[in-house]
Amino acid sequence: MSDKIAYSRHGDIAVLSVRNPPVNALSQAVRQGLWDGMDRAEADTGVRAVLIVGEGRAFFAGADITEFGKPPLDPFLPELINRIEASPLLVVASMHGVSLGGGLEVALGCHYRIAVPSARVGLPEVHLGLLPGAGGTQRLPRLTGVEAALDVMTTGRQIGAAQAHKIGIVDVVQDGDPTQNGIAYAEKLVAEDAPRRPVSEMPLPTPIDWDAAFDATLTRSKGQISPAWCVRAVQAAYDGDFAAGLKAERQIFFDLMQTDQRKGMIHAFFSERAVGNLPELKGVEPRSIAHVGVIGGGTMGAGIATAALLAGLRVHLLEMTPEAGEAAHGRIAGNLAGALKRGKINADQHSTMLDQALQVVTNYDALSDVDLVIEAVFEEMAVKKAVFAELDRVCKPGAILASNTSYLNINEIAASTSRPGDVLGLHFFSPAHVMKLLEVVVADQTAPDVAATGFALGKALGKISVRAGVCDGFIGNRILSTYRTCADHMILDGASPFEIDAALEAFGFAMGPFAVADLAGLDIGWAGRKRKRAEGLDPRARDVTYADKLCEAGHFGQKTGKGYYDYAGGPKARVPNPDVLALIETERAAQGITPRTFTADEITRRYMAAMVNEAAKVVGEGIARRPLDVDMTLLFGYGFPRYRGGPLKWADIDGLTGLLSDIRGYAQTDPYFWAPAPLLCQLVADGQTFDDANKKG
Ligand code: T1G
Repeated sequence: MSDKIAYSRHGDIAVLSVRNPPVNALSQAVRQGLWDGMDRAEADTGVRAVLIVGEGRAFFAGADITEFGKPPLDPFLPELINRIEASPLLVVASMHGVSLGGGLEVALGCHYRIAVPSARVGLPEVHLGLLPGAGGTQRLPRLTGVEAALDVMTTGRQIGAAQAHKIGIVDVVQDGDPTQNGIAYAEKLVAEDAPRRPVSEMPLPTPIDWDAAFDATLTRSKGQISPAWCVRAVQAAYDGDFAAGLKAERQIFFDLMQTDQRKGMIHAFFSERAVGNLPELKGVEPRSIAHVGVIGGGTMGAGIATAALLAGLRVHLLEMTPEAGEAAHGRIAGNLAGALKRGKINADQHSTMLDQALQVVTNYDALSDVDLVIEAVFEEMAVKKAVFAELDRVCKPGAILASNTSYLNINEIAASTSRPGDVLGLHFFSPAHVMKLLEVVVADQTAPDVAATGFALGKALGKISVRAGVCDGFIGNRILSTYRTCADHMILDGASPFEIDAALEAFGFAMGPFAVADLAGLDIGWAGRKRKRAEGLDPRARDVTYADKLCEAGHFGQKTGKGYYDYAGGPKARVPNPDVLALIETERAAQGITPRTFTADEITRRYMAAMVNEAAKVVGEGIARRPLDVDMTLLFGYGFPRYRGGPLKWADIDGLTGLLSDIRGYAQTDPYFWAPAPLLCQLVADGQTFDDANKKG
């Protein structure tokens, strides 16, 4: 029997304990072990029931995702679960930690289910571009009804033991050791001569309007297809017997396995976990952080302070005046009230954070004891240097000095202190207590343990931390500036901001670039353009000024009620602002441009080509370590559709050769903007992909 399953006997109960750390994924060896374990129990004289239980921190985290895309190996999970269900013995599942995907499907194949109160169950396959492929779409509705089953499958969310009991998945919720609980429950069932209860033989619940459910789910999933196909799989249960339903589920599963969305989402799953693991920081001990200082209590400073409080850290927030301090305290209180309302914290935690852990100060000396300080003041180098000079004066030796700048030169800031090794960038995204992305900007002199501390803090704050080198805009904003410039070029040449937004929203972005600009505030881009012009634009660059005219007229987007769109009817009822088109026509005439039409495909192609090309430069220059670092940055900070895996995963799937040839085509008319990235040229020349570059790490 495989070493992944331990067989033991407790009276007339045979126990199959699963040991495949870290999360008991249902690898081939685990499946084989379970099959052999069932055979052994059925052949073991005197055994009346079998208990399946997980060791370590979970029952099962589902099928082994590392086996996806490879030739499937016997025994297949659906057959194994049918085998378990068909056993003449009673089979009991005792669940703790998570029971996800194929793991919950194993439990649904058992005749009885017991769980500890902290257990969580779910069918998250849709998060991998798939659906439950081992009977979940056929068995779960028979226990919970169609609506509850579809809610679990199409959202992929985890539900607690109490809720799982309420909707019929779990029979008993009991605290204690899962193995002991399971044995006692199995013994009780045997003593009561409880019947085997194969779920597959239970009657089907009342059907629903399948087409309506399919369409509603598709709309809700904004371009992702697997949630809607869960509806068709459940519907198939009503077209024939259980075996026919299982066959239909399997077919849909295999069809989804072939999709680009599956490739994109599994890439996102593993990249999300790999992006924080940097070979150069392996074994580097981070400094301990319990007390954080934040300089500046504006939207960003208050958000950063909130994130630190929510992570259980003490916070000293510094503002220049008591009034400004009060305003900052108010912002943080508002953020925490929101967390309380969403049930993220309870009332005790809320008051502890606001009344004890947070302190608003107006004197730098109050920061003498912090372990790390994050500066979030006005984006001007002189202001930054003045702040860091004060921090250098007051902070204790070993304290880490971080800047939340979104583009200024961290090397220059570090060099202005006496301790450049203790300086790095920690670039949060607004709202900082909500957005998952954190760019950890490692400057030339940043010490390894300081970089490691940046990542440790990111983990503590629940962030996806990405290592970035020093350049204008680091990873995310540098790439953003390029694809935004590409959009502006298309506008000069004939496209409208509204066509561009529509094309990119159809591609899967939650919001197009111009709606995003209105949300963030047009004054930010305006300040950036003014700064770049002051630094001197390359004469070969095409200049675009219509957006400046919009800002000069006082239109900064949502915060002024008008920008690219008019928000008179509220953010959700935005309508195109016709003044923008007039400004654009004036600029075209001034530049002697005859506008032409752009199809949505061409808009998307050019936009993505610009994004990928700049991303390849960012990786090629080492600003981003690996292509997956860029993918995670765009996914968690810039609204890139997760089911496409990120711009460089999308490029691999779409084909680098075609993309490079398009870029070379665009470069015919604008060789400066469309200079192909050397890395992209090299990969195409070598017949390689960005994934190959990821593997090189
Ligand atoms: N397969 C393989 N490896 C897995 C895995 C899995 N299912 N789940 C986790 N890991 C690895 C992960 O990559 C990481 O590795 C380590 O375990 C710890 O994970 C037929 C087809 C379970 C909630 O989608 O959601 O069943 O980085 O860092 O934050 O219907 O992992 O250390 O090398 O995430 O505590 C459905 C996926 C599969 C669940 C734990 N199941 N996993 O979170 O730790 S499809 C899922 C998770 C399926 C059937 C279908 C989470 C977790 P490394 P971690 P965590």
